[in-house]
Amino acid sequence: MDGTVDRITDPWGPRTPYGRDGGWPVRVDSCLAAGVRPEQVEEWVRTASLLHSDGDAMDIAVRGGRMVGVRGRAGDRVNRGRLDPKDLFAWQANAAGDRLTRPLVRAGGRLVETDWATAMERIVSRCRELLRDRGPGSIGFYTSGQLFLEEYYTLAVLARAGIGTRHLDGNTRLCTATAAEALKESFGSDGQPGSYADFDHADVIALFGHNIAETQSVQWMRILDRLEGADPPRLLCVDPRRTPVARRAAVHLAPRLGTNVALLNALLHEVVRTGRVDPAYIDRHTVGFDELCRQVEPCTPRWAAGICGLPAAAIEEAAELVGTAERLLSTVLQGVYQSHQATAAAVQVNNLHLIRGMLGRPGAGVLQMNGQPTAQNTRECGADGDLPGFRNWQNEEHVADLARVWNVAPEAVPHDGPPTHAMEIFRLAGEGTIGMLWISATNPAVSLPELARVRRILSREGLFTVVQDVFLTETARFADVVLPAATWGEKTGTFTNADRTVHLSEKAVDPPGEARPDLDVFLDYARRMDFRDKDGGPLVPWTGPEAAFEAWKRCSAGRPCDYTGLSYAKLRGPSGIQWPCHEGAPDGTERLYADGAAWAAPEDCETYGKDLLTGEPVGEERYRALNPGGKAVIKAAPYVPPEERPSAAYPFQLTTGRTLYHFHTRTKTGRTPELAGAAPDVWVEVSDADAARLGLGEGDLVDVSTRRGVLRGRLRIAGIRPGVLFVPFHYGYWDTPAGSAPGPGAPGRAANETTATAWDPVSKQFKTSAAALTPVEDAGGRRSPAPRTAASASEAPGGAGISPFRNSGEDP
Ligand SMILES: Nc1nc2c(c(=O)[nH]1)N[C@H]1C(S)=C(S)[C@@H](COP(=O)(O)OP(=O)(O)OC[C@H]3O[C@@H](n4cnc5c(=O)[nH]c(N)nc54)[C@H](O)[C@@H]3O)O[C@H]1N2
Ligand SMILES: Nc1nc2c(c(=O)[nH]1)N[C@H]1C(S)=C(S)[C@@H](COP(=O)(O)OP(=O)(O)OC[C@H]3O[C@@H](n4cnc5c(=O)[nH]c(N)nc54)[C@H](O)[C@@H]3O)O[C@H]1N2
Ligand SMILES: [Mo]
Repeated sequence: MDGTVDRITDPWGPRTPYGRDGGWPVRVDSCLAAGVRPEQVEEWVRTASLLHSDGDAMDIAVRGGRMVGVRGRAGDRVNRGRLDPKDLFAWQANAAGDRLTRPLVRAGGRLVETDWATAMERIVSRCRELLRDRGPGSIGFYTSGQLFLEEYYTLAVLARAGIGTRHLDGNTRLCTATAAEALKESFGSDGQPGSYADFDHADVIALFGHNIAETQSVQWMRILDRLEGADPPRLLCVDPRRTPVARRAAVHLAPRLGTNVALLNALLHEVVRTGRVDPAYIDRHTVGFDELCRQVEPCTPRWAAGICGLPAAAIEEAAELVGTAERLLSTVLQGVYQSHQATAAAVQVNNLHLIRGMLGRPGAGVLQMNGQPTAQNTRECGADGDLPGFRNWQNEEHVADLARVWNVAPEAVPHDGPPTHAMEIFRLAGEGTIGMLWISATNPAVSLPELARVRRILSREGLFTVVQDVFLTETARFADVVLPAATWGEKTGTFTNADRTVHLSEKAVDPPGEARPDLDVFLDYARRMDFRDKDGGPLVPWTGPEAAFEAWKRCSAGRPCDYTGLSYAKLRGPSGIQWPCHEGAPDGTERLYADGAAWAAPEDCETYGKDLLTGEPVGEERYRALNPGGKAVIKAAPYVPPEERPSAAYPFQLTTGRTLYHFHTRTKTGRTPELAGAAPDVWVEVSDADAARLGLGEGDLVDVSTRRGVLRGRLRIAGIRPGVLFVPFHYGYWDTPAGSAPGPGAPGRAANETTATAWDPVSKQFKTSAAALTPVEDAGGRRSPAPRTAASASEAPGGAGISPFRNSGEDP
């Protein structure tokens, strides 16, 4: 690769400082294949990044019908030309030698190549049989946060109105279901209130369980540029690890895992106690403030200090920071979402903004972040646990309206209960209720918790599994039919990032072999199944991406995610555009809720809400009584300790997450030499205090075991709260010598061998377990494969790092 800067050792690249309220300067990052000069590029094809939720706009360089590089787009509002290391290098994986190029079907226990017609007919005949014998509830779909809007919408129509099943959800369930749930609870509907432009204006930025430096690294470049400019923001970082965010924070709180609600309640307590609230805003735009005051009244910093394992003074300092901010921007991600009290915690961040009136103004906003590049589209198109267009399944008028759009009878849209969530879909597949499971663009045999259980389910006799992927993944190996997909750069469609910015991604090169766009696969299936509307016309009449987009626009009309003002032609302009975009807002909408919640009225809202403790639906009647005027809802919640707490046998708290250099199960980044080389294998992060206590050193081989299973990796002594372990979850088995998971009882390397199938009652997400750490005899003396940059940087005793955890309070 070319490059004047080594973006593996310097992932964020050079600074372009700017002052508060200034415009973020342009910096165009690019990477071309070795030997290719810019003037040799024949065509630059428009797209955006598909390796995180930032939506970084870029162009693919094409020469001789092949991808030869990428370049950031200077005019885009999201990145102003910048790209992160994954964006710069991972396009090479499209050309990996082991792409799936032909459909596979199981014959005599083995997967063998076949043609599309044979593979599709196998699926169709199994569907027909199941529909006839067992009804629509025997068919389930598990999709992704990485397909395109057009693909999700098509899948939602065919699964909900074609098959008539409630069992359709995305891996967004493991990802940012909590973002959606928290926004629905507070504002009545999904839809990101804030904008990335708020980074330019905020004086305090609070990051809750969000390692933005590694997971949305282009927005971290933006924060770094502001930190170097005039009137820099002050950062609050809440993370048990000393992430790059923590290193630059004015206040870093490293709480015990799973205690976010206690901490947030203490912050709210302090804000209320010190009178740093906006009474006019509360009065005009919210309900529920009195109840919140009652709830947080006993939650003093001293009280939270004991629970979170933090000094009370540090909590007070954090409260001072968020309480005195003139323009507060908060971001929330997996350290909050993947937790037993995920939604309750995320909602308390919304509450902080509601009671301080910090919404809808430049710099004052909440970003309940997404993780996957197209998670927003899974949600809005109804390919997850909601109806398309953020319609309310409990509202007969919303269902009738959707039925009108699809030209079907309202009864044809299943709404006799909530759409089935992914964890439940897997449970039903395991117990036999679901007889066919169609998995698209996700790799649950590595990414779901408790992998031994997942493998048991996927290999159950009688479960017919379809896997639609780019590679023969760990999951595809369990399939009855494998469908080879075209991916990013090989197909056309749109997707929407975490701040509602819609980008068009166009086909740059042909897919390998017979691989097909996911949209074509779904359309082919709908045709073969002969799904009809109520007048006998085809249920899915469109035949390509642009027509699918036009159909979706009609479905989104008049809803919060209104796309009617967008078109492919408009999206070929200089920048992506934020929804809602319609006649009244032809250039899109920067921020939501400048004038209070707009979609919370009982007639409009996407949900009537759930009980934050039990997940029980609130119901229409109670919602009407609580919020007749459709204001934002301040919803209080008490702290509840995590179920699995450390014990003598499992003394550590284990958490899992990401590194800068890999994306999820590494199907693309693991096939990219620069990225694979930067982080080749799994590691285990431990504090220097724990390592010293156990007599362990950097690079030692260790087993991490929980009640579910064991993983083995090398130790990295890192900046992490004592008592806590961190393991990246990227490492499955496709590139191990055996190529497959270990036998029962043997140690694996996937983090999810050890995690638990427990979930937040509202959003159904997971993260923490209790774990033991034991050394394993080996030749020794090897180094940890953990990167030396970012959160995983070494803090071995005697090293340069200083432990911030000395003042983290005593564990009782
Ligand atoms: N490089 C890279 N970027 C990505 C991805 C990727 O795989 N690689 N994936 C994308 C996706 S899908 C997602 S969802 C996002 C995720 O983005 P992030 O949420 O930023 O990433 P994670 O590493 O999962 O978790 C963030 C932090 O949560 C902390 N944490 C763990 N437990 C707790 C807790 O109890 N409380 C608090 N406050 N913090 C805790 C961890 O120490 C960790 O540093 O990243 C997106 N971007
Ligand atoms: N322990 C632990 N587990 C976690 C997490 C964690 O933090 N800790 N995070 C969770 C989160 S937030 C997420 S988002 C999930 C991610 O988990 P997964 O979604 O399972 O991980 P990916 O590797 O992104 O899987 C995407 C699959 O889609 C394929 N693919 C890529 N492009 C295309 C395409 O265009 N078409 C098709 N058909 N296939 C395509 C890829 O090859 C890959 O196999 O993991 C979750 N699991
Ligand atoms: Mo995610």
